[in-house]
Amino acid sequence: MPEVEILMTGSYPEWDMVDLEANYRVHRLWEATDRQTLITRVGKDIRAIATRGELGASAELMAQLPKLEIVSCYGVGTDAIDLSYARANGIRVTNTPDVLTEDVADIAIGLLLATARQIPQADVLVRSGLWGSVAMPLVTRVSGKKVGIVGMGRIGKAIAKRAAAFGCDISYFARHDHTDVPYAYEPDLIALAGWADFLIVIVPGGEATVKIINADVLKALGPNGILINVSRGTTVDEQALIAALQDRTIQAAGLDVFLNEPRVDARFLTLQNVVLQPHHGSGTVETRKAMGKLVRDNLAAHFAGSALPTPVV
Ligand code: 8YV
Repeated sequence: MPEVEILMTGSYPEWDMVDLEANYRVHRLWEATDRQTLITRVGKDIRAIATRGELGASAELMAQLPKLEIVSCYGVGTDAIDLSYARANGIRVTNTPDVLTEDVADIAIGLLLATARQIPQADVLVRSGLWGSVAMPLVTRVSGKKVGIVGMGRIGKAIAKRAAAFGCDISYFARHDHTDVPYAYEPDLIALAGWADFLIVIVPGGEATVKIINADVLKALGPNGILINVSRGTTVDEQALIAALQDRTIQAAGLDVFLNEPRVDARFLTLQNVVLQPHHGSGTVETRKAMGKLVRDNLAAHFAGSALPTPVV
């Protein structure tokens, strides 16, 4: 029986579970009928948490695990992990950068094409047998348009590269000018939204970016504008977005992330001008295999006393 006890906050694909179960004594928090009972029973022996980007690890959870040494996150975003608590208590934190960059950039462009070209609506029209009797409306071109990217980290850069291949003009908002990219820096988000045809959000979640896409930004984006969010639900004021979609302050939105996911605000489901994804930007077999391996490599390195492949804290 493996000795090191780990707590998993949510499931991983079977290939990771098999490997983790072979090397650790795994406690499955998401399967517990009463989570607190499980934590109270096993908490004192837990040395690692394996979590996912959207599930994170709160200070409240970590505080109940006195032997906790490491939180390994299946995802690049660590906004749901209390990093200050981890730092203050000598708990290491790792994530899975780089391996998911290309897939998240792909889904950003995919959502933009799906939204502007109304691909899901066109699919419904053909399936419903209405082709020939109902005209598909003319839609919005993507190529050659102005793309505003909110966030110019690894994924922002990968999105920009793709948009450039579509002949788009690119400008971006970020905390600072990135001198390693050939795109125009716009430090004023409202000015960026006013300029852009399409606004793609890929900033990290967390306090600094809560509701940065607010009613004013949406108003500036305007009635022909399209918003794509592949960051976190917290970065967009959802009430303002729903209102803007309902009254056509903006044309449409393509969303991979939501507040309170997986419980999506029911009003999104009634809107025709929104394309919805179940937080699946990194959800390819190739990327998820690489993410799982990185989580396992970080845990293995930690317990072998080696340098962590992708440390955050
Ligand atoms: C994953 C993510 O969907 O990388 C992140 O921060 O949110 C995603 O890649 C998630 O962690 C998998 O559950």
